[in-house]
Amino acid sequence: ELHYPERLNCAVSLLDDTITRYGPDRPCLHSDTTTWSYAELAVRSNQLAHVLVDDLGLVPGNRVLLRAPNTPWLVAAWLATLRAGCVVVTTVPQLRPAELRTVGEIARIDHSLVDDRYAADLAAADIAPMSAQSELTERAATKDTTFPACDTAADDVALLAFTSGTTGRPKATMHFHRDVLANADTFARHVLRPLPDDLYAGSPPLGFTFGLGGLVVFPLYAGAATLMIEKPSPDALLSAVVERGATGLFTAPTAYRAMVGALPAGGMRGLRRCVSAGEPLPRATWQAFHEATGVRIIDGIGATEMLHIFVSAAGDDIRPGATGRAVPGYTATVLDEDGGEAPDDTVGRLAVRGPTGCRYLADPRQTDYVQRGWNITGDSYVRDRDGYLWYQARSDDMIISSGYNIAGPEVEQALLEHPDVVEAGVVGTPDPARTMSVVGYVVLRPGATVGEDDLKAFCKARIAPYKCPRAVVFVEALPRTSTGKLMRHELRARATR
Ligand code: 3SK
Repeated sequence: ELHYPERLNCAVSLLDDTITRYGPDRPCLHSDTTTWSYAELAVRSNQLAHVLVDDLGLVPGNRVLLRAPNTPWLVAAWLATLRAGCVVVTTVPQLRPAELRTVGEIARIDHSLVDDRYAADLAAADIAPMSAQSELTERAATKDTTFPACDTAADDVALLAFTSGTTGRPKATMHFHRDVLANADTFARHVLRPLPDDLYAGSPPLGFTFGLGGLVVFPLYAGAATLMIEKPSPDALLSAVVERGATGLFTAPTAYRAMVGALPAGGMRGLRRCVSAGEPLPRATWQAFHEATGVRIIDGIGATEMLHIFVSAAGDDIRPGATGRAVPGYTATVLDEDGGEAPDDTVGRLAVRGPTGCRYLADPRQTDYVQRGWNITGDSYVRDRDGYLWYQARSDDMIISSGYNIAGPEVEQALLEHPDVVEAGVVGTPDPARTMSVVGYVVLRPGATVGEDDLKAFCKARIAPYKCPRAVVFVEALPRTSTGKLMRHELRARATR
């Protein structure tokens, strides 16, 4: 079991304690244009914390929304917010004004810190006073370079991380200061095992806890460095390894697949740790990557509700095709229909418990996710007699595409905002490149002439591009039950035909 002191600020554990352990001058964050040492990151986050408290008047417990692509500044803003005792509200930069407004309504934001390039959508959402990076950086330059961290409790809320629900209404999950360290003391310590000389790179935004852990928390805790990639792509990841010397990658299966096809002649020497999550890793992708690079990808399943990965395996413990076993510190099981433990080798619902767990902010769906102390992730799994867990399917209607969880009803809502759309049903269809592809079935108003491309563009203006339908099919009517409920399984069957 993990024990943390009663008073704990995770920003101090991740930065000040690492500096004490490994020294201030080690490289910490790289981007295309700059490198910050640990000491520089400390100075920048301390100065920014002064701006938050002295100039903006923020007090412990205030909620601060961060909106930026993956940059060193975003990491400094994350640490400054926690150092000041405020709660970080993490968002992915792709969100559009209506989505940001929903985040604002749920999280009740006190202030937003935004990369200037992403300010327009946030201003349009009009959810709280906001400060742009340029102005914050100018103010910060005049501040004291030390900042006494707020004396937070280990179980004060540090983060609100958003996850989209099956109903389309996002949920905010609350995580404590100790939870942030718990992932580093479980998955990172026992499975990833980062070293101080490692350089990590990856694609997930820091607003997705997969990225936050892999690109910030785990490297900082280990005294390692991260290359922040603003515009991630398989090519950018390849160049991170080949040109910048990255030794560890965090990305989704689709990117590993794409990299295999584009490997440079010299291979990927130096690469030693690759983590895949966000969607199931096909065995064929694991094998192709292993053959091409010699690296055994660490598959894992995590959840925003659990903060990070809780089932995984590394090195010789890996069984290709299986997600892995419960990460030390967590217990995982498979439940049958009645909530009892399913026998080995039978399909059931994955359930997990451990040092982190689901705490939705004021949301009745809490009792769906946590039942009898188990966190029920919504995935169907089989456990073999050695405790390895084999993914079967999503238990609900979520569409998993390129590592993102997409709620069909949310996309339907966007389509339905079009004046010519009468009904919409959105499902996922198998797609070798993305795991699933979003398909929208639409009933148009009689006489309407709107086309597929018009509707795609219409959606893109309302919801993040990764959620938008890749295909729109026009139909006379949607299949419904006698009580009028959309029969998604019927649509899914049509989409796969
Ligand atoms: O989707 C996942 O598997 C995941 C992994 C790590 C952290 C968060 C999530 C949702």
